[in-house]
Amino acid sequence: MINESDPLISHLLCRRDTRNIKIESNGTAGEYNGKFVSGRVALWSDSCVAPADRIRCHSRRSIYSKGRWHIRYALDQEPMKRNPAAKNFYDAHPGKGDLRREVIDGLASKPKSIPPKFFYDRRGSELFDAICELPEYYQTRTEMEILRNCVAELVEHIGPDCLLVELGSGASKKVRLLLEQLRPSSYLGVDISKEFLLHSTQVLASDYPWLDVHAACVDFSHTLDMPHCDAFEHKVAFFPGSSIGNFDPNGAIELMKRIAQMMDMNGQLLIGVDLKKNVDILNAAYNDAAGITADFNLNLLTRIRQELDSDIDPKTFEHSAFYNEDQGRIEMHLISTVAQRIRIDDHFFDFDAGETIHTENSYKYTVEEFAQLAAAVGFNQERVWTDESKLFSVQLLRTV
Ligand code: AVI
Repeated sequence: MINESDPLISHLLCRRDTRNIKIESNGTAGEYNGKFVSGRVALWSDSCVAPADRIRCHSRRSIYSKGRWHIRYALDQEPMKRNPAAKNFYDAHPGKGDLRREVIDGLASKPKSIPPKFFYDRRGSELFDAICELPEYYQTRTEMEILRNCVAELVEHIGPDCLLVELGSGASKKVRLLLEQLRPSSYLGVDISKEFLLHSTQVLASDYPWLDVHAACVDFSHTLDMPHCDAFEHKVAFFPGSSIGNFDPNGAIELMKRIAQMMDMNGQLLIGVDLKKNVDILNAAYNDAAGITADFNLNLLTRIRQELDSDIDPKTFEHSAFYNEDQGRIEMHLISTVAQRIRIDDHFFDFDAGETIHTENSYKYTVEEFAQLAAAVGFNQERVWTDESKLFSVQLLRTV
């Protein structure tokens, strides 16, 4: 008989996944070669035999011999590389059709625009990573400093064993500042850039073998319906980098509603929000001396040329970024340096010299303005952390 009060067995039972773990009804728990092994528990590859914090990297084989199950262990030479693509990957990657449709609609509208989510192909994600390292781009290092300083307090507010859902997870760098202390049981990285997402969640899974890592390639500006989430009660959304600023206030409210729904209106949202500040600091952050932000902006046209049937020439456009004080936002544009007609499939778009494509807004808020926005969705500001110069904020919101 299975003794369910046996700590090992109860641990296995509560983690049981019929695909991974098979419980035999006879045999006894024992030890083999100094590691846990059970005569009544047969394990398929990639299942767990120890509490999460005791797991070591090894390969296992279950063998049936002389009426008993045995498990053969071998320590892996290299850390185990789990493959989220095979096991935990949910793919709702927007196809080329979305790019084509949204670019054609955007160029047909007046003024011309293209949504910023299309910046993030592989090259765009790499360029964005490079932006985050720039001396002028204060946001990333300031947010990381705030996270480092607040993580102990954060643990008190959140507690262990949550499902941590990171929206726009990109290189999954910031979440590393939280994982060791916060100890979520599961992590779900959500991003629109598929290759980047797969790579970074694979690296995360091998660096944190105790963490159950999932990945979802989703355009969360449209939907946050993800099958992984239903099974978890304690959900915390993590939305760093002030990406909320890339939505206009109504769009931000809609997105936060989707986040609240994903958490069944019962959870917390840890969000990075860039603050209003001296205009020169803002303008410099989006017009860096090395020209990386310009490359990032222009790469959108390179992507259109590569992925769609188009004659658009990025060399005939220039980067422009400035703070629009009335709207409280940085605007990024691509300016056509010449009068020209460009083609996408059998659609034609005429540009005057100096005419722009509006590619991004990046809204900046005061702490009070963001509290109002959050309240419109039913979120309370549970705690707000800022850096000393009040450049950036990390806010813990709770559904009320
Ligand atoms: C991703 N997002 C918050 C960045 C921002 O600052 O709005 C994107 C970016 N655009 C230019 N530089 C960085």
